Amino acid sequence: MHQQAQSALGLLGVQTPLAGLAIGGLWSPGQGELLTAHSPIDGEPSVELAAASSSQVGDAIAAAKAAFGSWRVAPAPVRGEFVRRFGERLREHKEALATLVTWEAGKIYQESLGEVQEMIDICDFAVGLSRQLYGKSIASERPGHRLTEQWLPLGPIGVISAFNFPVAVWAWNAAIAWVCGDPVVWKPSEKTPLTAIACQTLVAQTLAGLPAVPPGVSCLTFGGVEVGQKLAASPDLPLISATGSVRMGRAVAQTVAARLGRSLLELGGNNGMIVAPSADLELAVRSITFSAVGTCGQRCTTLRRLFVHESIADQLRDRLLEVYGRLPIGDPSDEKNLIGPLIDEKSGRAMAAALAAAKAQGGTIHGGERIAEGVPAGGVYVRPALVEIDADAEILQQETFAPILYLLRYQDLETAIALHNDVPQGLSSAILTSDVREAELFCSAAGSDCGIVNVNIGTSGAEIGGAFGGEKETGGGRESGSDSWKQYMRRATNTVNYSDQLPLAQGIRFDV
Ligand code: UN1
Repeated sequence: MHQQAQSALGLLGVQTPLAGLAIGGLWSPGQGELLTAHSPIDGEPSVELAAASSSQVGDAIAAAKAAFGSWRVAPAPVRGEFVRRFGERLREHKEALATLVTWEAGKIYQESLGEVQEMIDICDFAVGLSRQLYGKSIASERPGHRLTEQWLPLGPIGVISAFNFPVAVWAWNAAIAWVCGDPVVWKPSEKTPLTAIACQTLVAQTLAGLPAVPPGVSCLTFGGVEVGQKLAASPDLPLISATGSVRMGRAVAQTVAARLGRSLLELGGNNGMIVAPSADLELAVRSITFSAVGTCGQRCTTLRRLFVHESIADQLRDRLLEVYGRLPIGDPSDEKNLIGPLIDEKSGRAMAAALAAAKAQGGTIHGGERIAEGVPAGGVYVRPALVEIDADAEILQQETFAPILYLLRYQDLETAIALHNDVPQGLSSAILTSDVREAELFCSAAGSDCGIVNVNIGTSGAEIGGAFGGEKETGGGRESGSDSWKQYMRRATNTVNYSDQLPLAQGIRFDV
């Protein structure tokens, strides 16, 4: 393992031997299959870890269920104090955790710092929320009656997260679930065990200072598909929050639906942006580049389809090609680079296949080739691709988790919006324009059909304060800010009669 990753583990207080199962601070070696994770930086094996076995996952669920008994009745601000202290630990260990994120997910260090900052931000948000889990007071139609809603803890939550945001997405779920009174059982991506173990270690350190908090509030179950399916099938987990591919989400959703549980899905994006004639072109170049090539095109919010008005299309394409041509690509831990590797060879093959399909469908491809010089050997480093293509090309319907940006030309905005919406996914979208009518149309009911609709910024890099998620095949879930917390609670409608009469609703007479 890289020296930097090794010392980050030390700074974080991660204990060896590493273990695949944790209930609070109690670690157990996994009894399941042996999995090998690789660093995308050089493709070398980084760690070998045994997955949690089915019965161990059962143990974690049982521990979370037991913890729920006391956690649900702890006052929400007391639960918030646990999250506040965890957030403090994250502040102290921000750099070390970011180093590990770079090592395991391959994103550049700046973006890794940003990812840990998202965790800190959601902790702050959740702490405030712990005093604001408001219910409504409703006018009763009956005299002497009080009608209110309260939000109560739901139960243990299963969280399935992906490699590309290996720590932030878990934190969005965990911080909110904890203040809502719900323990969390986490299955991280099998590609990123170290960052998950590091997070669980910081949780365990937080728990050590708060003995009243039951350890089962945070459980880690490392493993592959079987672990995810075991969580999805468990009737003891009333909510499963899953981030990843549409294929994974569909499987999870069907299993959860079969037991009438709730699922919160954040799946594929195939995000589009419209660049209108009045757009600020310098701002366009910067926002497009960050959205399309940041994280090497491996965000669910990555910009994949660019609709440019024909009057500025050549000019914008040339500016983008100029910037694309000088993007520093290489070791993501070297701060001079803006683009790190793809996660693995399979991703590299998927990118090559998508580009081959685009070419066969009439596309003109700029860039997209594998880079061998000046980058660590063994990693999959690619030059981002810009593909000029027609709107009817089938490849536009598909999300490829790689830095491929399709550029299309449009004449009128209504048609551009229709094409923009004509894909199965619906996560993030943007319009760049200085015309308020165009901007408002794009944000209106006749505009973008996505969960995230931006004006004069790119499609990626959302703040935690807003609800995050999207429509159609993206799965419909909303995580992190706004009132996403309601999904982690159950609503009780209370009607209290404080009179000595018993008037019935709807004026029904029932005299006995
Ligand atoms: C993801 O890729 O799953 O808006 C999450 C963004 C980040 C989160 C992305 N804040 O790009």
